[in-house]
Amino acid sequence: MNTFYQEVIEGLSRPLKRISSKYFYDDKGDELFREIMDLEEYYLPRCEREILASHGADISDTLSQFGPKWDIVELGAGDGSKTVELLRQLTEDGICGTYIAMDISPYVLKLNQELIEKQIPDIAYEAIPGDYFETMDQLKAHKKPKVFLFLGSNIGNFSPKKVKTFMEQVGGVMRAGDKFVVAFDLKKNPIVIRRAYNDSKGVTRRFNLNVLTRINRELGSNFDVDAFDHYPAYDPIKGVASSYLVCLKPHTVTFPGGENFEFKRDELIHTEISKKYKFDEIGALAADNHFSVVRHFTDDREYYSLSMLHFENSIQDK
Ligand code: AVI
Repeated sequence: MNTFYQEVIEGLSRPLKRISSKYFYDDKGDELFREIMDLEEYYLPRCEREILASHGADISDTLSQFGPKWDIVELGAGDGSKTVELLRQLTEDGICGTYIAMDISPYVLKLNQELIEKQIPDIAYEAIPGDYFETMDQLKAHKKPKVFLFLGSNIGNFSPKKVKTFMEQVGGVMRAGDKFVVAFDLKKNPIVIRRAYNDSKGVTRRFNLNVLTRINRELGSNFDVDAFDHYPAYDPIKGVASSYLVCLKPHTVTFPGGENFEFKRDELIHTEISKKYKFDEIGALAADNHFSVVRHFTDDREYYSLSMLHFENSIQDK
């Protein structure tokens, strides 16, 4: 039994059934997510681009106050289109060491390398393919001062426990003084947030439902996908946007290993959380994990933040 199968069975066996959002991203899920990123209501990528475009020089300046040269490590680097302008700025300012792009997809890393090396021919480039949770230890061999980038507000999709493990893991390969630039989606008018996860074209709905189609195809189950609908919810106090699949008619889903799951009408499957932060929550998260906040770089409306964190100590230095 593979991990995907095991995790789906474990999640569906809970009193409140759940499927991890990490399984959204098959080819169709990737395509739908790209569509989401272009939606008017889904403000996140636009805010991130605005910050990178308007604060690139500021980010570079802030880094240079701490040291003359920085290796840039990007976790989940993607095709490089988000980061290229920032890298250009750091290179022009003479503070960019090696750019180390980490991504699960070797194909995407190839696109990343082509783009970055074409746009910034002088850059020292290194790619580390694989799940960054597994490959991160390779960075211990890099002794130069580093800035880690974790863009895309992906931290929002982690449970509080996973956020802690993630921060510990990144801290585990850092040296005192290293920096961590993390993208956080900020708390704002809840109506704006609810709309972002319940778009008028129904792309997010298809994105959420696609996970069932994927499970049927890859794990051999028989979900009646048409018997589910997308239910997005946002709790403005906790700052948590949650996505559920709601079952519209009772039916039984079977898996090839013989597992059966009864679905009642109106029963929910929890599929995703997307946490929104306040600045003081970012500060507390940093402090809990041996980081301090250097500065929050935000868009004009303060919808989104690239928060630069400073690592206070490290295992190597203890
Ligand atoms: C990838 N991640 C930051 C997105 C988010 O906003 O939480 C995933 C997403 N889910 C629904 N729409 C977009």
